[in-house]
Amino acid sequence: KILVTGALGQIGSELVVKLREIYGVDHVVATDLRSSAHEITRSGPFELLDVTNDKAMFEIAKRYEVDTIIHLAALLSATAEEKPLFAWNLNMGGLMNALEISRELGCQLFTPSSIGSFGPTTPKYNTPQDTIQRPNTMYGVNKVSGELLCDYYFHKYGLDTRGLRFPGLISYMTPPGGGTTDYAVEIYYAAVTAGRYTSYIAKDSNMDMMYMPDALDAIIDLMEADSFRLMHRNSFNVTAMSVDPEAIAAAIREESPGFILDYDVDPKRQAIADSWPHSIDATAAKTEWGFHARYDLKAMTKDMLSKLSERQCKNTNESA
Ligand code: VAH
Repeated sequence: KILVTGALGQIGSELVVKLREIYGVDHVVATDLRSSAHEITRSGPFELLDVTNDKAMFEIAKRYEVDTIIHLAALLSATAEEKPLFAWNLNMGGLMNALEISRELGCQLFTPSSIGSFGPTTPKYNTPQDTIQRPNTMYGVNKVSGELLCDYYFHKYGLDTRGLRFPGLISYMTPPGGGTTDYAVEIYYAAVTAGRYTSYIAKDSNMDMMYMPDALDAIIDLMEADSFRLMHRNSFNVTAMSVDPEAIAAAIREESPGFILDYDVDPKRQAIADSWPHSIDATAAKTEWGFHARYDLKAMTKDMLSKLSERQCKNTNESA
C-alpha cells in the first residue's frame, strides 16, 4: 500500500488518481493537511495529516500497513522565501518524519527535489547530474538538505529512498501554489479566459519545464526501476524543455493567434528564477532507468489549451 502526503497539491492530486488506476483504489492512501471537494477525498482512503506530526504519520502508515511513502507535502520556492522558518520546519520536519517512519516500517520512500536545489554558482547550461549546489533560497537549501538526508538514510540504513529534481511542472488539473514557475501554468489559464497574460517572470528567463503526465510517469518509472541499476537515487535531473515566457507565448499563438503577452516583473520571484539553471542535463535518468519525456512545448500547449477550453465551456454551460 502507498501513502501519499500532500495528496491535494499540484502533483499529488493527479498522482493519486493514476496510482489508484494502476495499483487499486484501496492500495493508495491519500493524505493532506485539510480536505477538499477533490474526488480523491471520496474515491478511496483519505486521511487528514499534518506531516510535522510524526505520531499521526506513523499511526496512519501503520494502520494501513503501507510499504511505500510518496512524500509530496512541502512549501514551494516563493512561499518558502516569504516564510523561511516555517518552510524549514515543514519541509525538513516533514521529510525527517517520512524518513524515520520509512526506516521503522521498512517502506520505500519517494520525495521530490527540484532544479531549485541548484544555485547561482551552478553551471547554468546543460547542468550536470553531479555538480556544485549552493542555492541561495530557503527552498533550495531544503531541497539540497533533502537530497543529502535521503542519500544518508540509504547508505546508513539501506532505506530505499528515491527522488527526482523536478523542473517547473505544468498541469491543468490543480494549479501549483507559491512556486516561481507558476507563471508557466497561469499563462495557459489566462490564454483561455482572457487571451492575454502579464508575466511576473522576465523575457529570456529560460527555465526547465515538464508537462504533468511526464512527471507522473517519471515518478512511477523510477519507483519501479531495479534498485541495482541506480547509481544515483534522490536527485535525478529530469526535464522536457527549456523555455521562457516568449517561447510559451509563441506556442500559444500557434493555437490562438491573437494572444498577447506583456510583463510586470516581480523582483522577488525573478531573483529566485535567476539563481536557477537555464537548462539541465537528464542523461543519468535516461541511462539509469529509461526516463523519457513524451510532451514537448508544442504538444503540451495543444493539450493544455484544449483541456482548459473544454473545462471553460463546461463551466459556462453549467452556469448558463
Ligand atoms: C517552484 N514549481 O516553482 C516549483 C519547482 C522548479 C520549480 O520547484 O517552486
